Amino acid sequence: YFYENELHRAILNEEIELHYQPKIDMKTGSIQGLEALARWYHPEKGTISPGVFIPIAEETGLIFSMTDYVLKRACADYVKWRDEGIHIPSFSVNISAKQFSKREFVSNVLEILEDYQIPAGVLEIEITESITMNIDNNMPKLNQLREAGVMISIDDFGTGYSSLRYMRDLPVDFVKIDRSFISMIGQSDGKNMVDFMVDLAKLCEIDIVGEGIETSDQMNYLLSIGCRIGQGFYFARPMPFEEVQQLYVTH
Ligand code: G
Ligand code: G
Ligand code: NA
Ligand code: MN
Repeated sequence: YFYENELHRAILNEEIELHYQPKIDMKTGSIQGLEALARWYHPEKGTISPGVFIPIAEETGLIFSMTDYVLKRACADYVKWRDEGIHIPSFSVNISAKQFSKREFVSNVLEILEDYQIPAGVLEIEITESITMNIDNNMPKLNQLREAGVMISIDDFGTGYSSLRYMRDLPVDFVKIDRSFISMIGQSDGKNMVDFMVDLAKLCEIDIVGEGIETSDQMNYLLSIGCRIGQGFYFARPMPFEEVQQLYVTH
């Protein structure tokens, strides 16, 4: 792969940066948490999207050093905010299924938290439904993480493989309804789909996050059916470290 060596170099040289997108408590307007999203600033090619480089990282095995880097970077940013008196309730990191399946994954995460002296309850891990493909291996890990206090979200919910049975038994804190469903809220069948997903999550006693909210109508509809946490361009786009500081100063 053309990109493999470059990606390796990018991780070492810290060409990969994290942007943060807030999750909002839509009832109060307060920030419930921040999602870390990786951005690669290539010296010649400009910005490369994680949609491009994450799959390459997975195929080449670079995902392991990359996730390590992302986790540490997010922890370091959290500590910097804290030292400046900015209290971030929680931050989340996206973890690919391949990474999650690694034997040492849980101990790696807990070690990093320990190194940075960050309480486990501040960290949230975003995984996709595809981890249920390897449920026997992954279920104990989900339990270990939660027992340690780490929060877990199912990302892009509705686009993957979740069976209703797994939904009920999965030890997770949040499901994030994929933005493709949120964008259908204007249509009645779209509304019905979102209603169904929210009802299902409630039945399983899992909290709901609406993703990709772009309009006040979408926000109001979600609030009306009991979905309280939202994320999307309507509230804020992913932003660099410094802008998060400004956001808190002006809030
Ligand atoms: O930010 P953007 O819309 O370009 O993100 C594209 C995809 O890349 C999203 O699915 C997002 O979850 C994923 N992504 C962003 N940062 C990371 C990361 O650090 N690790 C992993 N595994 N995925 C990420
Ligand atoms: O797969 P994941 O949910 O992690 O993808 C996150 C990405 O979704 C973010 O990097 C961001 O670029 C994108 N995103 C976040 N909010 C919105 C939104 O309101 N509209 C659209 N189109 N994309 C969004
Ligand atoms: Na995510
Ligand atoms: Mn998502």
